[in-house]
Amino acid sequence: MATRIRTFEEYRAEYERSVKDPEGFWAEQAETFVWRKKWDKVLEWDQFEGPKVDWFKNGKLNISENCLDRHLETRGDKPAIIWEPNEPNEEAVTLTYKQLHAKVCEFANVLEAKGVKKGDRVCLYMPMIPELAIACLACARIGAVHSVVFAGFSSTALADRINDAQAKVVVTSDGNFRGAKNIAVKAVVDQAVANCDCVDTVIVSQRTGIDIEMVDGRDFWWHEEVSKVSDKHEAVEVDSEDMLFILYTSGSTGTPKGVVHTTGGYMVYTDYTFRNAFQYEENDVYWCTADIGWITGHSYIIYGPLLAGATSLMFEGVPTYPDAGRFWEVCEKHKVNIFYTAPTAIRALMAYGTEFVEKYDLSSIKALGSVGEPINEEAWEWYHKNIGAGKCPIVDTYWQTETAGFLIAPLAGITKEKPAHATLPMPGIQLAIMDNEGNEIEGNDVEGNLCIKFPWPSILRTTYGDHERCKNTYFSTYPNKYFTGDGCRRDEDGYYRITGRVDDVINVSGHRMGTAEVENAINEHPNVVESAVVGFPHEIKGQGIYAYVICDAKPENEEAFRAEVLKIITKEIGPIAKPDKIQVVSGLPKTRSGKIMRRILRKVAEGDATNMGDTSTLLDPSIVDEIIEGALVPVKQ
Ligand code: 7RM
Repeated sequence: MATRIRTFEEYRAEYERSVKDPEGFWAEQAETFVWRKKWDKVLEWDQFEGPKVDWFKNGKLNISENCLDRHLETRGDKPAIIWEPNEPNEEAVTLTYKQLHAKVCEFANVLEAKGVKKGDRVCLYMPMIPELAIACLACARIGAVHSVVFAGFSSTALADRINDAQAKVVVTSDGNFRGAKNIAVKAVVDQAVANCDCVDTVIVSQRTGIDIEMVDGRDFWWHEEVSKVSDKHEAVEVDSEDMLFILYTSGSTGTPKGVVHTTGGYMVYTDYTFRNAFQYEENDVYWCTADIGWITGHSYIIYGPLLAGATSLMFEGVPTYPDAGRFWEVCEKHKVNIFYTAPTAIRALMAYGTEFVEKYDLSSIKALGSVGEPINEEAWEWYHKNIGAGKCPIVDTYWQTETAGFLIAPLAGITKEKPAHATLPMPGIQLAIMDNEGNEIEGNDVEGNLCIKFPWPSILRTTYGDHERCKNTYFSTYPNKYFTGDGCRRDEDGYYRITGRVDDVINVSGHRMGTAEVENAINEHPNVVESAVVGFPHEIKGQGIYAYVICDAKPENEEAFRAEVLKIITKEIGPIAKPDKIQVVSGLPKTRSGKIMRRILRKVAEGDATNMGDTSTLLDPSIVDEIIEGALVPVKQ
């Protein structure tokens, strides 16, 4: 049985051991799983070479077997997934480990019947319904690689991701109930697949019953296909370093990259971090409100909890439907013990006041979690006081799609917290704060760029189809280190506080976006010559999007022009990338070498032009005054 850290002294000791003897430490964690064949070597790496990292080398296993089969004897009748639908009056669905196992086996048989083989990519474009979790686990069971695309992405964005991964099967649903909306999902897939030659099969789960078109020979109903197959399936043996999934994420360039995670290390690390950070106890009900379209849903709705034999609640709806009490109603109804959400949701609900909280009995909650962006102190205090009754620990988990599991997080009830601090590294995570010259900054009360100097089991292995890009993005800024792209402070107590991205990535409501991606979409408008996008502080979303746009001809009707731009962005990326402000400008602040000085644009968007720094190197300094003049926010000068 896996052990768990119980005291702060144990944390210190375990951390130290993980640094001194990483192989011994992780081997011990890995022993608790089912391996068809044990590894020859725990870790093989020379330097961070782009990287070339093998964990549990030559080990053979199946992660779905470890999530499901391994628990059948001891936890067969325990709820694995509790699914809470969008509408409060629709009945919740509970799938025990036995039931989930059977459904995963069935769908694994369906995929195999459709010709899906080990290593093939399967794209999942689905709402938050149990079938999404089932489809992920079924892919894993046959050794196929899942690529989940968040169902809020547009058909263009979906097609790009399908083509990049060369997926042969897409799994989707007819529609999506989200809040008061019934969103067409299959129609988006139809549009996307029209531009994807690689796709030969589309499997459709029936959810909302809206009318959809079914293409003969290509499209199949989930319920019909599963009725034709057995619910027994022998999991396919894969190598520890075989690909488990691809997940697309944004970076500083225009095209999102497919982050690749493999099997053995991912399994060991998500299980370990889940159990320790949340201090999960056998009968706890755990609820992570993220969407499975993001890494948080992969690692901490599906894999981490199921590997730990936990009960994981999955929610279809939104925090404010039918009203702002929905989260708390669900907590009361299912007696949730561990509740994990994002700062943006907390801030949004804060704005509705405490009356929606007070209606519900939240006494089952014993630990809270936060993820996705820095949590501001005000939100932290509100969460702590009103949801945690002033006594529940808040586990502020700092990590990334690329890291697949927590890097920095307090252990619930063990690590003394500090509001708005992710606190201390997880065992196995060797942090380094670097200055801009490439030197590691030692000691406390320091600030710089956050790196990791030793591989951990769930580090990304590559970016799909482009290993060079992986190397350049993460391993070349600081040789032999993984660079997170985040700024970080280590305070006088040695606690870590993430200060935000230091690259051209913005974080809107916990959704990661590249400014270049939004710019590319804006530039699709026929009247746009050039654009520059920056993030600015936003009370609820954390960051909002501010776009500066140069037009060919000054639009006659600026409102109409903005609406057109928003429409294009919705088509190219999806509604989450819509700017809050679009300012038409005659030029952008550029250096003589043609580089846009985003710092200036950020200052204006923040509404503070008092400390612009040196603008003398600009090609045309007068443009700054024009931009301030026309700013869509009041600007302090
Ligand atoms: C899990 C996830 C990653 C980026 C990351 C940070 C920011 C995430 C926190 C945080 C401060 C946190 N993956 N971030 N969690 N910043 N405190 N607890 O969000 O790939 O989508 O985003 O999100 O900037 O680099 S992600």
